[in-house]
Amino acid sequence: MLTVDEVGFFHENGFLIKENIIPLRIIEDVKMELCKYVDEMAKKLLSQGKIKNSYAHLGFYERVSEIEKEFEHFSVLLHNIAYYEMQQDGTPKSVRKVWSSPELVEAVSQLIGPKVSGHPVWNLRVKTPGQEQAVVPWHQDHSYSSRDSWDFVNITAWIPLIDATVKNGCLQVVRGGHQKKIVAQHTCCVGNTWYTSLSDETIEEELKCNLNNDVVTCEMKQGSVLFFTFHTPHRSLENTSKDIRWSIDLRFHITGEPNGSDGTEESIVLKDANKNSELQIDWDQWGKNRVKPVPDDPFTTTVSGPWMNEWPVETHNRHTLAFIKDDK
Ligand SMILES: O=C(O)CCC(=O)C(=O)O
Repeated sequence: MLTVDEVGFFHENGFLIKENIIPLRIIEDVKMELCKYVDEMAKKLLSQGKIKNSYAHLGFYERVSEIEKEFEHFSVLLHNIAYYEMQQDGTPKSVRKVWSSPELVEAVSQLIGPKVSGHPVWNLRVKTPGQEQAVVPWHQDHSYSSRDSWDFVNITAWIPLIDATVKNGCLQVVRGGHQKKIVAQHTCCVGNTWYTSLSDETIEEELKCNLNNDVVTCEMKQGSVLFFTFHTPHRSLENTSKDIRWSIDLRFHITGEPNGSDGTEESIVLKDANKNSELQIDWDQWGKNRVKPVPDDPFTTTVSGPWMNEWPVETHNRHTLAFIKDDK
């Protein structure tokens, strides 16, 4: 799948864009399933009187934005649904298909070795135009993980469900920012978001990168995957287009090593080094075993987690305040 040069590029630079890796029919299945999620949630909001119109006539790239004008932070609610797997069926079937697709798992095993597990966290990003909470500042993904995993290999596979461009808010990475293998000093949480953040100075001083030379803008076509390590600084740009920039990010690590949940959550084995035949992946059992902190309010639009205890909270907002409340 990956060439020797591509694997070398990844290890040297901390990221790799691989084109045409996920079959487009699988991407289409994800979009179809997400359309159903949006529809279900819109119907629930409508039946509870939280919106007046469900905008059912609008398509995948517009509908959430219109609903969001009536129900603030609808895109965050959808992000939460994916996170808490409130749909009861666990990880959506189409996302499972991407996550365990031979194309993706083989590529990951070339990057991290033959024992591949899926991480307990995956994210759905519903980046509506002009939405502050969808603009992710510079950070390393390990800033969200528990410390026991910081020295271990974890990688993210970032997968757009639309061609990702500068205009609609594609990702940027800092080339070589992973090389020191340290987690730099982050703060929390930028503006009205739940995101950890690395300052430009920290990237330059602690990670020894030069932001004038080392920033790489990752425009990508659907079907492509951006791989990067949990030590690689990255961010996403503002969506100034009229369409929603949908994406999923799936995470992987070496089976048996810490997965960043401080031992509280299980990973799922996607490739077993000792088995030649195709692995039977028991997604349903995995879902049942997982700790699911489903919030009391099914319409919750705040996001919080242990990283808010890890990093200095410089400004409070509704997300950090929700964390303080839940932590008591
Ligand atoms: O999709 C985005 O806008 C940000 C993605 C990201 O930061 C991540 O996958 O770690």
